[in-house]
Amino acid sequence: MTTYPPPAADPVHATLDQGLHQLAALGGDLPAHANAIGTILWSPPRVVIVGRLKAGKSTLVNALIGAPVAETAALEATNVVTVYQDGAPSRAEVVGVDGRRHAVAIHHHQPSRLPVETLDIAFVDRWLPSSALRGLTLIDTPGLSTLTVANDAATRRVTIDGFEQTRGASIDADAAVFLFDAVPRTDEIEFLSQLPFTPLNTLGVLSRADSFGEGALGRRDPLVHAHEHAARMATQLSETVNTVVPISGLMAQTSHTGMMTEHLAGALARLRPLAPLEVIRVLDSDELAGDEPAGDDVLPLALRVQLLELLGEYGVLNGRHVAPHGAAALNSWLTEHSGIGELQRALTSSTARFAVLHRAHRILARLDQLAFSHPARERIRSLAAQLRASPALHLVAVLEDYQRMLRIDPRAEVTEDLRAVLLASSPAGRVGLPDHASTHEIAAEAHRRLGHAQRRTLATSSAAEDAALVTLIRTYTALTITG
Ligand SMILES: Nc1nc2c(ncn2[C@@H]2O[C@H](COP(=O)(O)OP(=O)(O)O)[C@@H](O)[C@H]2O)c(=O)[nH]1
Ligand SMILES: [Mg+2]
Repeated sequence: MTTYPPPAADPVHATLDQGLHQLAALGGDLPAHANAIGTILWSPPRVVIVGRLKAGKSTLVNALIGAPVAETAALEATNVVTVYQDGAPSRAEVVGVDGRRHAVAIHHHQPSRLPVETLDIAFVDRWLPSSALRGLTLIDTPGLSTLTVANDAATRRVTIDGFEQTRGASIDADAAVFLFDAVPRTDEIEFLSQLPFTPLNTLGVLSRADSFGEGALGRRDPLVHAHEHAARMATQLSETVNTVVPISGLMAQTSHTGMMTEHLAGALARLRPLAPLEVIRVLDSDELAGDEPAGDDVLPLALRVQLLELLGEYGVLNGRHVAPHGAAALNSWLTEHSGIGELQRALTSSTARFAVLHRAHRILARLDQLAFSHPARERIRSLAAQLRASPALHLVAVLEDYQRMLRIDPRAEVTEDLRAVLLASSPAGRVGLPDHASTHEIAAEAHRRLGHAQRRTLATSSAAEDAALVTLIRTYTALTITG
């Protein structure tokens, strides 16, 4: 992951920074508030990873960070939201539901005991030096488990399965990565619709691509099959996610955390002469059962277990042909086939772009909140209004209107128009024209749209639509001015 436009060069950042300075200048306790809100501005956008228990969230987080830090099955006991951010030294703090912070010592090769009972933990803040985290903060969540449990189990579900925790973590996030295998269930889609995101900042991930369909021994290559399926799901889920990327988090984790060694590659190479079914038999063989061929004759049990854990059946079966070329070659093969590159591209391009806008929205929302409760409410309110009206923050205002309209009427014409403005990569795109359209054509189309939007203000059906039309009128007015 790369870093975003250097803050100083980014007009959204500069305008908000200036606004916070104005807030601080109002005196009293406002400098402290400005500082607190400023930490949002100076931190990377936050991406929350959501999905059912065992969907592969923590595995993917490890792959993205490039270090095996997130809990995996072995440490599943700690069912807590964890916020991973760049920082040194490597350390953690447990934040209790009472708001108190407790430092946790980090031991390598040994899970650290948390100083607070899981039920009393709001989340864990985890810092580690990682260039991958410089651009995005990642939030791992415990996951949504069976949401269809009976009513009397509701409390259990909330506390044990992380439903409520995940929701809480999402409030402070700017984008979501939604992991599912095969087909997401209705309750998962419903849960996503309750989060404060739009399809623009929700990235779908078809996880466990290496075991998709009939799996490693099936008639079709599971990765190819998963690609096709992901494309279908992207269309089907277009009201929830902006795209669906298939991924083998396991293969990505192994290749990105330095777990592949020459010793393991050498061990894997020894499976090369065997037929696929024999390989599986060797992997599954258990000495006590006296299976033929005895696994131990080919590879000691510890190595077999390790290979299977690090590569999965698909990785073992297909990676064994690459293994004779060495660990580096095998690592490249894993990276390439894992799908992690495509996922990183989707994250840094589109998802992160909208996450940056969403972070600006969160800052404005904090100002609104402050205006609500602070004695200087009038001046804070006018500052927020001034910021929303500034050209640099125009797209943030468009995003806020789009979010409101999505909830009220996702299929309305204004909702579509706002979406087009947000997605456009050029002034022409904002009025639905191809990028190469001339300034004259853009102005003419903007003029036409302006008239249409003005007529629509006469018969709106909600306050949200009123506000959205005002924003669209501003957008089109700016585009009618040529040269
Ligand atoms: N075959 C395969 N297994 C995976 C993949 N991702 C995760 N797993 C395994 O699935 C189990 C649960 O993964 P984990 O990341 O802890 O899921 P979480 O509950 O969503 O955080 C672990 O045993 C992982 O090794 C994958 O892409 N392929
Ligand atoms: Mg997990």
